[in-house]
Amino acid sequence: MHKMRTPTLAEAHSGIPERLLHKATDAKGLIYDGKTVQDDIPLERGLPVPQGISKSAFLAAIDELRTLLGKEHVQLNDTQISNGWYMEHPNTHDMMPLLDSEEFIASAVVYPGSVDDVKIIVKWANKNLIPLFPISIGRNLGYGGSAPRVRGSVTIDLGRRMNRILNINADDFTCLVEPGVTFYALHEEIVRRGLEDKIWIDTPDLGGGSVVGNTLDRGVGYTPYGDHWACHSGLEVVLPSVGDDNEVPVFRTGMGALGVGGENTWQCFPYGFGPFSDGIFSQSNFGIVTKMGMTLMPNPGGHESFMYTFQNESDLAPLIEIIRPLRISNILENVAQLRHGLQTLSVKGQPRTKYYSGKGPMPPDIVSKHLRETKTGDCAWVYYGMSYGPQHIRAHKLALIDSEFQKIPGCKKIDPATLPADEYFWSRDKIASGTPDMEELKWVNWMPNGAHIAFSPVSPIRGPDAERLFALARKRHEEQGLDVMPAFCVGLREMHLIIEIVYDATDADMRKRAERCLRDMIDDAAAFGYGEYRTHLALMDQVAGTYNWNDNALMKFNNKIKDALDPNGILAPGRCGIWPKRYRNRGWELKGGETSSEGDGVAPVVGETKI
Ligand code: EUG
Repeated sequence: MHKMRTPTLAEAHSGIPERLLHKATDAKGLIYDGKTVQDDIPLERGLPVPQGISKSAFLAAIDELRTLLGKEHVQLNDTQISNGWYMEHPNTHDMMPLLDSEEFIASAVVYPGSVDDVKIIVKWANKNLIPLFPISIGRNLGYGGSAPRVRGSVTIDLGRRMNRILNINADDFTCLVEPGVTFYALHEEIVRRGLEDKIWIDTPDLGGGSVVGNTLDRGVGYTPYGDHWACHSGLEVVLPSVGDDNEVPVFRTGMGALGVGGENTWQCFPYGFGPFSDGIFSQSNFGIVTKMGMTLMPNPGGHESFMYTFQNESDLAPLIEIIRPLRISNILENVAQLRHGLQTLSVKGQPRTKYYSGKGPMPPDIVSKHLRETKTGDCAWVYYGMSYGPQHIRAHKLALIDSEFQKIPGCKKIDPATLPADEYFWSRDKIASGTPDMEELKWVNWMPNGAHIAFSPVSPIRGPDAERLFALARKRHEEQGLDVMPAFCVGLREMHLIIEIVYDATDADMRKRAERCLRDMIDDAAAFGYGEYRTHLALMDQVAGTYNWNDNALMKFNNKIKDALDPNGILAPGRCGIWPKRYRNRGWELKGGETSSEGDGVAPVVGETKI
């Protein structure tokens, strides 16, 4: 695979836009330079048959599914693990494993071509009691990628055949998309229609993710729109069990629920009438989302990126205190990133060994020495932001920001005119103005076979909170001998701190240290009232367990919904810590140190399985 050209969007729904092909080629080259692991590794443990069904019954069920959907749309995962890289990622497992690669792994992948196909799959899974795990694109990297939580689940790859942009409304600034539409693909379509100067999309750091998938996982972008979930409008959902009429229910939320003409208003108003049910289909396992309405942003008539550096790690708390009022009053307009200096170094794409070969976290004087040689100089923190609107409007806001930021001694505004075209700054400039990019991938090269997994706590935008989080993270990283690379993504009333631990996927000891570090940080943070906004499959039980107010009342509520909607427990068991009745109290939860992700079987279905 490493010699092959990255597929473009013309060749694959998950491909790279032609305009970014050169970047993909470079990024792929760097990643493959550091790779020692084979792309293709034979399965050691053979076909991962899910618990609760014999291999022969499972294979018979797969034959039945092939008959229902066409045999080319069902693939058994019985020969090898194929790893690849970001743009050519697997849909069967996590290519950034925290446990053994064959733990979070699918037994087969099915490719529905329509909502009716999805209904057929749900019916089939209920009849045969086979767990399903839906993915849109499968690029949830750092959080488990495309992998299922339950070993041997059948992955529903929604994106490969359900990837239409059903509508882009250039008057209302909205769109309606299927799960297989990536941020790259949506942007390319806007360009193709000649709307690039008029319409922006709110893209994450990398553009290869699914708009639907990222939004359902409550991902973040970097224009003023930022909060993807807040920007969605109306879902179409397939439920995970059959109704009284022996049909699998499909329904629409919001205005799309109107029987006649609902599509006219679908994307304009998210709430419709009655209870607002959308929330239970994000970060859950209650339904399969097949369509979603989404807001697009009008070009604000001008934009200007800016970058400030700060000299001392201890500048963090006073700086956050300065940022909060500016952000809440929208003088700081976008979800900017306040990054640690070390990440400015790692995002250059070079291996850590280029700078330092010692064990343990890289010493600060070594980091400083190498940062001094960069265009942006030595620093402890970098703020990347953007100001929007025509020049005279921006000037007012930028002057306010400058006078506030300059209160931190040693603060420097970097003049963009001094930065070459390939400087990371310009990637943030694109992202914050609606154009997806691919620079962010580069820090995975920090380690050979670079994998990453995120610690992602949410806190108030307060100096003491930022300092406490940074201190606990640094302590836990030091204990495990890991480099700490924090980035604060500042929302309107909270911050998402993102710390990606970069580790060598082939190094079992390093994986263990990364897991220990993450688990300790999650517990430390919860004790201060910070909770993860999103997490990796392996950490979901622990994170869900920190949201335990009033004797786990929230999880009891989630379990009730799960039992009502999915009595046979076929949809993404364990996702976000929600276990169906048949799996509960059988040791499936992962709390740390386990070598197997499986519990002690599943309970038989009590009463008749309705199909
Ligand atoms: C990043 C940002 C995220 C996330 C994972 C990674 C990017 C890191 C704001 O959310 O969840 C540089």
